[in-house]
Amino acid sequence: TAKLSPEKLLCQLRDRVNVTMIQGSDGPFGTSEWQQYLPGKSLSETVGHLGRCAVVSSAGSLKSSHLGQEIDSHDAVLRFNGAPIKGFQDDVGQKTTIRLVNSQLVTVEEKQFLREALYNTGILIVWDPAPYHAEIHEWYRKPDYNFFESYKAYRRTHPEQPFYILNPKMQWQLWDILQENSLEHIQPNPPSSGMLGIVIMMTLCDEVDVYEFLPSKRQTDICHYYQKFHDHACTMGAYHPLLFEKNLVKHMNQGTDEDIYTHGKATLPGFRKARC
Ligand code: NCC
Repeated sequence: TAKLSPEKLLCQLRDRVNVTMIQGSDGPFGTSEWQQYLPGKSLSETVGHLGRCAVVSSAGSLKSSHLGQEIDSHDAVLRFNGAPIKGFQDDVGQKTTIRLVNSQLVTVEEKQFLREALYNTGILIVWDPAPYHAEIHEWYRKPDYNFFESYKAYRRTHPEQPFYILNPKMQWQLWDILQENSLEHIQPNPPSSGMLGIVIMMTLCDEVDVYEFLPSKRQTDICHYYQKFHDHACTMGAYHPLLFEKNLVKHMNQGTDEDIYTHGKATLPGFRKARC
């Protein structure tokens, strides 16, 4: 369904999607109070130059995949939301370099978020669904979930752990490219954490292996590898434009169809490799 060649698409993503974290220079975050909370170093300074990276979706099809060792062999691993490792190492590995969480989790599940050891490993990044191409000020006044107090509370108890707020502009820059490359009209809802995480890793790494985002032969209606909850929408999407995200990743995949089928693995080049 994608209209651009994979190479051109990669260049569009590289040039039009600004992957940045909120900094003091971003309008309402310029106060001395926010200066104490926002990390001093940029994300790329914190992680350094990364070679091979893995993005681990939370899909039920990871169950019994035995992909753990392969996932851990990467220089960096990105995971999502409350996806656990304990008890699932054989299938999902145990390395966590970055954990991308949505603002709903940080707000609605605040108690667990502030308490559970799961979140204390690696670098945290939180994102919030912003209004379409809204200015930072507008979004700051009316975030989808008001996670700012919970963010501050976490920073106070874990001041040494890098914890970033994703600049909300990114989600709509990415959504525009999804829409331009789809034949159907897409509901204007932000991309899933999965797609945001993939693009974040494409900015940091030479190569990105994405696990069970494009479902393997283990495809199942079980939503997560860590829960017994069935919902077809988890894989195909309802609120998030998941199906379109998956088409885009399939289009850019540099690996084989066999790798998708047996390992649920798609391989994407990092933006550094793009020749535009
Ligand atoms: O389920 P979730 O996503 O945490 O999954 C992370 C990412 O993995 C990919 N995925 C997941 C399941 C599946 N069967 N196939 C997949 O491809 C998706 O790319 C997904 O983004 C989210 O995107 O943040 C989401 O978060 C949950 C929930 O808020 C968190 O898990 C915290 O509890 C949302 N579920 C609900 O609100 C009920 C989900 O819609 C999106």
